[in-house]
Parts: sequence; C-alpha cells; structure tokens
Amino acid sequence: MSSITSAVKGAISSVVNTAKVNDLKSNTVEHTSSSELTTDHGVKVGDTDNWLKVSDGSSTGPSLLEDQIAREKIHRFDHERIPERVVHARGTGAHGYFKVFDNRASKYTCAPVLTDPSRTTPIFVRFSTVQGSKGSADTVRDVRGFAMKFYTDEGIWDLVANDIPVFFIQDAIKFPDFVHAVKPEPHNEVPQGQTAHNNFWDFVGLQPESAHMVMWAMSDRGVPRSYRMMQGFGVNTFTLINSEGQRVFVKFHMIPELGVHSLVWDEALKIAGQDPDFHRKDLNEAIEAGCPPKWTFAIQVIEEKDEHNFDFDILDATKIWPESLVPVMPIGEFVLNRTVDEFFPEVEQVAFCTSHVVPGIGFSDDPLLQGRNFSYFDTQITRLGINWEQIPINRPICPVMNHNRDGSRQHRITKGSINYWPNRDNIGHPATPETGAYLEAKQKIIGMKQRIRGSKFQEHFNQAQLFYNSLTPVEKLHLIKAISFELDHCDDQRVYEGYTKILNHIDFDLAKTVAQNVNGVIPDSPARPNHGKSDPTLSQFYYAPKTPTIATRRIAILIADGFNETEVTAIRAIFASALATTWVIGPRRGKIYAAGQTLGSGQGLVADHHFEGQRSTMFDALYVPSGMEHAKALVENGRAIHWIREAFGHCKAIGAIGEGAAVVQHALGLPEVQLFSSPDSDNVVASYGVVTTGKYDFTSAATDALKIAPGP
Ligand code: HDE
Repeated sequence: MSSITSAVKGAISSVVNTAKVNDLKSNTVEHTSSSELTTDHGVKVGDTDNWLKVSDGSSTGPSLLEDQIAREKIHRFDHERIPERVVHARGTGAHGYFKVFDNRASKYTCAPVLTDPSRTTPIFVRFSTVQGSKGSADTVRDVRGFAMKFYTDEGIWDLVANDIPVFFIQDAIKFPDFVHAVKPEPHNEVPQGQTAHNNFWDFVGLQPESAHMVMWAMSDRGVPRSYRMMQGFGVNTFTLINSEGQRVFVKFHMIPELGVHSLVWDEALKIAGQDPDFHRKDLNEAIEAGCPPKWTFAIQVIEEKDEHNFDFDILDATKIWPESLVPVMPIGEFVLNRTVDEFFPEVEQVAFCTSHVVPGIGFSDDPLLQGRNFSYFDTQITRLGINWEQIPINRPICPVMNHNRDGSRQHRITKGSINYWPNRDNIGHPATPETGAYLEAKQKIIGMKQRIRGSKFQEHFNQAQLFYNSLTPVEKLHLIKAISFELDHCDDQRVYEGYTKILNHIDFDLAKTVAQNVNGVIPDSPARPNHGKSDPTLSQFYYAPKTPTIATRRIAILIADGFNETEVTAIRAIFASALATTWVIGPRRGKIYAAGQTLGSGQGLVADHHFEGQRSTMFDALYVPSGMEHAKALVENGRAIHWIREAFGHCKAIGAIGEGAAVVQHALGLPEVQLFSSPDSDNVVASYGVVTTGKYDFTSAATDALKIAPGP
C-alpha cells in the first residue's frame, strides 16, 4: 500500500499522546515473547492445553473438577459478553484532540473547552449505526451515531450526536415505541439492521412528526461512504452560559474536511456482504496511513429573547435551524489521530451521557433532550454497572472527589473516616463559582402541569419539503429509489399505502413516483402546496472541499502479466503524493510480471489482492495501465471485466492508457462513447468519469477526474 510522506506523519505523531492517552497508560499492558502465562491470581501456568485428568498415561480418563486452572479459563470465557447497547450497538471509535481557533465563543460561553485557544482537549469519538446488533454490517441504510467525549480540565463533556440534524420523534416518551418499531420484528427477529420492514413504515406513517427525519434517512446521508466523510449534529438544543450568567440557545455542528460523500445503494448492499467491517476498517486505515480525519466544529446561536421569533419551535428536535436564518459559526476543529489498542475496553466500554456537561454548557427544555438526560446514565448501569465512570476510557482526567461510595466494582480507594457532607474536617466541601462550580443559569418558569407539546410542535411537513426541495436531481432520484426499495419490502398494504399518502404532503411528484413503484396510493393532486423554498446547505454537494482532493481515496490498479511497470510506478507515486492509496489487483496475490520480465524470475510486482479476493466496491477509482499481453489477459478474465463494469455502473472514476484503454472500452461495450483517442495521440479523453489516452502523459488529467468523480 502506498501512503503518505514522512513529514506529514511526523507532524501527526507529535500530538498523538494527549492527556487522556497518557492517562490510559496506567491500565495498558503489553506482552512480549518473554511473557509467561499466569492465572488471574498471578500463579504461573505450565500447561494451558490439557485439563487435569485421571489417566494411566495411555488412556484419557475423566477430567477433574479440581483443576482450578482449567476452571478459571472456562469461567472467564463464559462471562466475556456484556449486554450490547440497546441502540447504536454496532460501532467503532478513535482517539483525537479538539482545539478552538480563538476566543470568539466567549461572548456566549465561559466553558474554556470552547473558548481557550491554548488548550488541546483530548477526545474520544464513537461512530455507530442505530438499528443493527453488534455484529451487523456497517453499510446498511441507517442514521449514524457520532458520539464525542471531551476530556476537559473541568470534567467530561459528552456530545452524543448523529450524522443527521433532526430526529424521528419530538418527545422522549416515544423513544421505546420508535426503537421497537425500527428494530427487528419481535415474532421472528427479522430484519437485521434494516428499516425496510412493515413495523418501521407503519410507525412513521402513523407518526407524521417523523416525516422530516425520514427524508434525511432515505437520502444519501443514510449510506455514508465513510465515517470520515459525515457531518455531525448535536440535534438537540443545548444552551451556553457566559461569565455574566447570560444564556443563549445553541446547536452544535461538525463539518468534515473531506466533504460529505455517500455510497450508492447498490454498493452499500454489496459491501454489506463483501466487507461488513468496511467503515471500521476505513477509519483505522486512514489514521494508520497518517491521514487523520478532521472536522470543523461550529455553533448556531439564538439569543433567549429571540426564542419565539421563528415559525418552528427552536426546542423541537424534528426541526433544523435553517442557516439562512441562523448562521453556522465555525469555532474550532478536531482530529482523530489514534486507533484504539483494544476494542472492548475502549470502544465497547466507552459510555456517553447527554447529561455530562461542563460549566458554560447547559440544557434547554427540548423534550427529547430532557428524556435523554435520564436515559443514558440509566442504560450504562445495565451495561457496565454503577461504577462505570471509573472505567479507564470513561474516567475524567481532572480530579474526582465526592462522597458517592461502594457499589459493584468499586475501584477507588478513598482514605479517611469521612464519607458525608457537612463534616467536621471540611473534606469534600462544595466548590464556589470562583473555583469553577457548575452553575445553572437562572430561568423563570411558570406553567400548568400537563401532558402536552407546544403548539408549534404540531407542524410536520414544512422542513421535510424544504429538505426535499434542496436536493440536487441526482440526490432526489436516490431518495425516491430508497423509499421505493423500502416500501417494496413492506407486504402489508395498509403500510405502503399509508406512507405514500404521507409523501404527498411533502411533494406531489415524489408521492406519485413512489406510489407507482410500490403499488401505493397514486395521488391526483398535492395534499398541500409545495412552498418552493430551498436551502443549498442541505445538499451534501455543498460540503465539497474548496480545493478538490483525492486524499485517502482508494485506487485499484488492475494488472496482469505483461503490464507496463514504469507507468504503474509513476502513477502510484503521483497518487501517493496526493495522499491517495493505491492497491494492485491481479490474477493472483503473488508476483505479477511486467512486460520484459521473465515469469518466475526474482522480478515482478506483488499484487495486494487477486480479482476474486476483493471487488470494485471496495475502491473509489480504477486505473488500467498499458501493456499488450496484460491487456489480452484482462480481456479474457471475466472477473476483471466485471470489475470495470461494476465500477463504471457505480459512477467511479476509471483511468486507462494505451492497451489498458482498449480493455476499458471492451469491458464497457460503449462504442458510441468515445472512450479513447488513437494510440498515438496525446489527446486525453474524459467521458462519463472515464479518462483514457493513447499516450503516457495522462496522469494530471486522471488525477483531476478522480477529484471530481467520487461523490454521492
Ligand atoms: Fe440516543 N441512546 N437516545 N440518541 N444515542 C443511546 O445510550 C436515547 C437520540 C445517540 O456510541 C443509548 O449508551 C433516547 C438522539 C448515539 O455509545 C440510550 C432518545 C440522538 C448513541 C439512548 C435518544 C442520539 C446513543 C443506548 C430520545 C442524536 C450511541 C446506549 C429521547 C443526537 C452512543 C447508550 C455510543 C445511544 C437513548 C435519541 C444519539 C438507550 C431516550 C436525538 C450517538 O440511552
């Protein structure tokens, strides 16, 4: 694998050891070849393969219960599993750091993590899918979790976010119903990690407040190309409190440096089988190759006095705050630059709580957030026990002192006779505002106790329409296909008919097309007029990096014996300098000999994979070099031809030169499209994302084509 320059790696390694990484060292062990086996109580073990038995030496007699070494090994194994998360069970995580640009947010908050540019705050981020079990596939259509743990000097701040800015429901009390409906159905535990079933569409059809979120989940956002290419959104409305005690409402945003990109649905389906770990491998691969993913961190702020100045309720988590009304202010950035040492203690045991905030950050009356603040702490008790905050990945890097005691798996030994407040020695006395105590901002609340939601919570379709209107034609097409796929999987007529009726409140053409595809109710006229408004920031094309880049993109080079080695060496160097990775794919995972080399000699290029070992879906682009014998072999190899056809079908960039271009033309069978110029010509021809040329000077055009090609 080609990777990146040592200079970039050096710059990254200088920030790898954050204060949290150093903190974890006290719990990290590393064994070497001189390490000997012991029991858990430290006694050395001489045989870990044979249970203690009664035997005369020639026959195997009964195993003895006495064997404490064997029993310990089995006991430990029997209890390895803990309950998986009730939602977001499937995920992965990485360490990194967060920095603000300057103190521009100090007008709104006194939280140093958001205002002090001299700080490097360690973070741990866990990405996840929502519906599937721990062992489900990464690329299913789903919302993605984007949970951030900030280890600040003032305590832990958890920002438990998603890759979509709104949610399916407005009130936390509906969460168990929603999760039951989206998860596998109770009578047969089917389907796994899919919304494409009766219960999900039944629920959202009867719960129109979901309409906006359904639009997002069915858009390309539901099938991200990479965790590294997702936006993040805090979704709920939080508050910021400044040093004068003034409060503003806030929403948090994360914007990926590489832009927002998605798979196409056919790819997502195939990758779910071909490489179910695609996203977790992608994250580790980028970090280990020295290309750590980076996001800009931004806030939207609404002053308390403006709370009621919008036609939606700013505490309603099914609504965005449109950027045209409330600007998004970048205040910092974060990088994920370190993979975990061991998955279970770090990724599985990390536990987030929306109620974990630090001074300067607070809650709002957002009814979803209020419920979340109860739920997260509670669920960790089932998964990890009451002392879960002492687990290394969860413990703060600042001092912890209080009179909470005991409980299962207490690790802290607190010296002294005092475990209460007030006490005669003033031990563990309350902090003051001057020493950094958490202070709630004063808020006047008067009201009747009643089970309701505010009047503006009753409107459900304006923003669903805004989102749909804002998509580009290709994004709309993908969304229509996605809903059609999903409703096609529902076999209860009430369900698929019901949802096509909901769609007609969003867009007439959308409803008509989907209804035609799935035998739904084809409307005669719109259920409500389309307001015609749109917002460019809702399309993922808006987030394309200003300078196009192929950094971290995976490029497959298809070769067979007789390929042009000079060309391959040169193109790999060029792609590597642009921080892309290249992977050589050949008829066998072994030496492939270039033109002029003797088969079986010491020369040759070792392929990373053979054509059957990986598929085009794992890569962002293909390149086919020249070489007569190599081209003949590729043309005769059905799988190699399939590689090219499949990549073309997924709109991937394909570059080819000389005889390689002829292979591409043959594979695609598109003579009407002029795929390549004459073999002697310098002309570079680019058509449908395919760049070919007869001559060698092709690389810059190829690089440009790859820059524009990968996208939603
Ligand atoms: Fe969660 N959610 N959630 N959620 N959520 C959990 O907590 C819950 C919601 C989100 O990587 C659970 O530790 C309720 C919105 C992420 O460990 C649980 C409600 C958003 C993760 C829970 C919501 C999220 C969770 C399960 C509605 C986007 C994974 C395991 C009121 C802002 C965290 C756990 C990780 C996990 C409850 C809605 C994001 C049960 C009650 C909105 C990223 O506590």
